[in-house]
Amino acid sequence: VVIRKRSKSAECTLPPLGMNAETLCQDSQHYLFRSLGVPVAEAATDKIARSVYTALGMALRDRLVERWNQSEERRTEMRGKRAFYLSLEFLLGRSLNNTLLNLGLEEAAETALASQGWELAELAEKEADAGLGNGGLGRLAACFLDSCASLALPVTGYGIRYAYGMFRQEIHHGEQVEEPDHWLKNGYPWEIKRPERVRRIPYGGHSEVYIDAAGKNRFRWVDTHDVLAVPYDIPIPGYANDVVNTLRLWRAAATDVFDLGEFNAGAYPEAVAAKNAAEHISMVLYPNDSSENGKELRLRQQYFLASASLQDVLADWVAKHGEKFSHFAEQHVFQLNDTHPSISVAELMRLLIDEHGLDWNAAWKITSSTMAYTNHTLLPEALERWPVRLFRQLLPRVLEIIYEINARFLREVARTHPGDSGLLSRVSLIEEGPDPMVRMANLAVVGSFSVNGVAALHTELLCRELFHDFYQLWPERFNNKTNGVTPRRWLQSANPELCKLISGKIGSDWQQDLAGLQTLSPFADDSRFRKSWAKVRAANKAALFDIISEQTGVAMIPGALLDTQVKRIHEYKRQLLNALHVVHLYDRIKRGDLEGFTPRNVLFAGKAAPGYFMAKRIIRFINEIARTINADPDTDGLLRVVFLPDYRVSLMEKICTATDLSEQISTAGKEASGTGNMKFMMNGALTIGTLDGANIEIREAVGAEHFFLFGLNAEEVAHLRAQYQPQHFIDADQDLERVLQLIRSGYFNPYDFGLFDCLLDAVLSPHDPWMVLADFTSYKQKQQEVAGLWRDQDEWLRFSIRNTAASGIFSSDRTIREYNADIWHLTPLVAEGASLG
Ligand code: T68
Repeated sequence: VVIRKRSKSAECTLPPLGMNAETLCQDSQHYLFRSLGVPVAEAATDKIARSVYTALGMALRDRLVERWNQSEERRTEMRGKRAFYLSLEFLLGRSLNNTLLNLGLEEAAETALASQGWELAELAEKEADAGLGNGGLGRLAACFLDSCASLALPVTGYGIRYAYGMFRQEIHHGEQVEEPDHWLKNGYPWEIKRPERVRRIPYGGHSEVYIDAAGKNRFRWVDTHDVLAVPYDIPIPGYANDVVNTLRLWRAAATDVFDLGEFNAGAYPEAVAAKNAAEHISMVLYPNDSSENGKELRLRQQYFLASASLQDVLADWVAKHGEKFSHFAEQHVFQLNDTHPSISVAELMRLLIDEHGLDWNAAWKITSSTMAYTNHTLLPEALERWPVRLFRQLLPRVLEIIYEINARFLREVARTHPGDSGLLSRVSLIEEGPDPMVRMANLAVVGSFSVNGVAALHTELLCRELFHDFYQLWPERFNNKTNGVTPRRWLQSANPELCKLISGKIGSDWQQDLAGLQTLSPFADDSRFRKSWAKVRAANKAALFDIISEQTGVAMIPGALLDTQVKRIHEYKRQLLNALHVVHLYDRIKRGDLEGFTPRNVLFAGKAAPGYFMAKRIIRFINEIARTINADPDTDGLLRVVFLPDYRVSLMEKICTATDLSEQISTAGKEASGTGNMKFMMNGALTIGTLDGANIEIREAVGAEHFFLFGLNAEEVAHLRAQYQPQHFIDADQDLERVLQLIRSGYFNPYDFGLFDCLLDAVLSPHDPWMVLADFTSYKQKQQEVAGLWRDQDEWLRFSIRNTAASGIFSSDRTIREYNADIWHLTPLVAEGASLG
């Protein structure tokens, strides 16, 4: 059967979709009753709430699709450069509220739902978080997508459609228990499958030389076991500009549903097993946020993303320009989100040379002028290295190319730095030894025209330490891009009442350019405004306390300071320092030292990597001190401590609007940037923090007097390391000594003696890399200052308002403008603040 292609596309005669309550109501009812099959007679019971949410999502997706196609037409017309954000993680969270906000349909949706007897806020809770990321790095990718679309920049995200996202965390007897996150189980109305754009990804086999028709020596990768990559597109709407960008997520599928030979021979399980093996690639997100795990499946995932995405981009190019690549580099830029997708450097070389017939030099010119790499960590344990033997077995042709890149690069270094063998072995893409390793960061730096850190201090340390040799070779490659967060999700959507209050004072221009928040600052001195500010924050806090009480049974102290540390659990982030301070406060209560004591709620949340013993023990410790403290009547009205399970994007949306004090207390020099710190500041929290990551820039923005600074700086940490003696700090602070004794006595673990000895031993060791005890005294004193300021509510509120007012530069719009000005050089589809429609 020959299927004839129509020569001309059919004229679309459909009228544009209505953007009002009435049509939204009609369309969502159509989906509810006709597509999802909910009986019309079914009352508005909670049973069908999820279907109502899904139906509304489908109605909204229609409206997005319309704008999506228009945006794509516009991008094609403009024939401009495009950027591609390659990331193993996109931590999107929920999409309903964000879509409504960006399309300007919030009120329409509320009205439409009300007419069917539903409340928007209630339905929004039915959406599962798309938790396709671990933490900051994955959420940054999601904020960036929102900003790119809002700035009308032609940027496409490429990632993996994991069937299981970040695990769900439960707490059983104080310990973390991981449960699989089957986020797709009730369907996902925000995606569209694109089976016509499937790609084939090779693994295994071997590489061989052959002579092509022109008599040239060429390489080919043969006897491979291929896996299909099936794309699912998620629309990314810009804010009030009718632009819709794309996030394309790849799902792995078997090339043949069954191996028919085996199937016919009766080997049914073997035939199905092959299908399973292929589909494993996109089955689950690796839950390690700051250490490499070295698992083969992870390398398969990385290559799967890189190859599928690059093939996809090249296919589009060839469809338009044929096999001519002379202008390809001017038209494309690939931003690598950490080293995870950095195998793209070698894969683009392979595709250009083996599949498209370019010679090495032409291919290298294109690759090294289109790849740009963002580093997110200085921690040595997080730097990715893959065993050469694993590479050879899984990706033999890619390894050959890496070796060739390395040989040419080292030849050049040897020429410019004769006799410096130390330099050669440090910058080599291969770490020699009994089990040689491929250094992914070196591959990324050598193959990219831009290398950036994510906060000023972090970039400085990259240049001075981690990448010092490369910095000496190519100083012009290195640049800083301080992180940001999208104000649409983290302020407008999360905190609508505060936004109303702000706009009531300074108008709503700040919603187009967050720097405009600055004009709010003088109103810190307006007592009526302060009162309204306090009222909104109190309501947010009450709402969060309801959630906490429902989830954990703990009744927080109404009206008391809310002191929050939420982020991945890691020793460098020092949740333990915070917990030691909590024990100190408890000790004060028990010994009746209540002068200047300010009632406080301390909130912790965060996930530990499943294999990270110390992080899991820290969770247990927090839960045990919380249990003891909350059960002791002496603490009533003075101190409450809680560990809120299953920290995720949708929880942070509530936590950040209610928090008074944001804990950003990592050992200086260890936190690349932090982004939670920005979400808290935007919503009016004050920060207690070290001079680390973006804290430094936050403090500069709001003014040192509005920031609770404590602890050693990065230089002092490095200096103290050689002669660190924790005992000195204990000898100098009786409070600290009492805290450690109380813990050692087993007070918090009467039935499990010695349970927390490993934590004590870690902080008491002169080799403690995080130097927890070195900063205890200064932290404790700063917390006293916090308490003092809290007692002066007027002054606290002034500080709070000034924090929000100064938070404009931490909008990811600012960050993306910088990426575009310095790295990408893209032309927006429409003028800023205008709309495509
Ligand atoms: C974070 N990194 C940084 N990594 O810790 C944080 N790692 O300071 C920074 O603000 C943020 O990136 C954004 O730049 C991460 O979140 C990971 O999640 C991760 C995941 C897999 C492997 C290694």
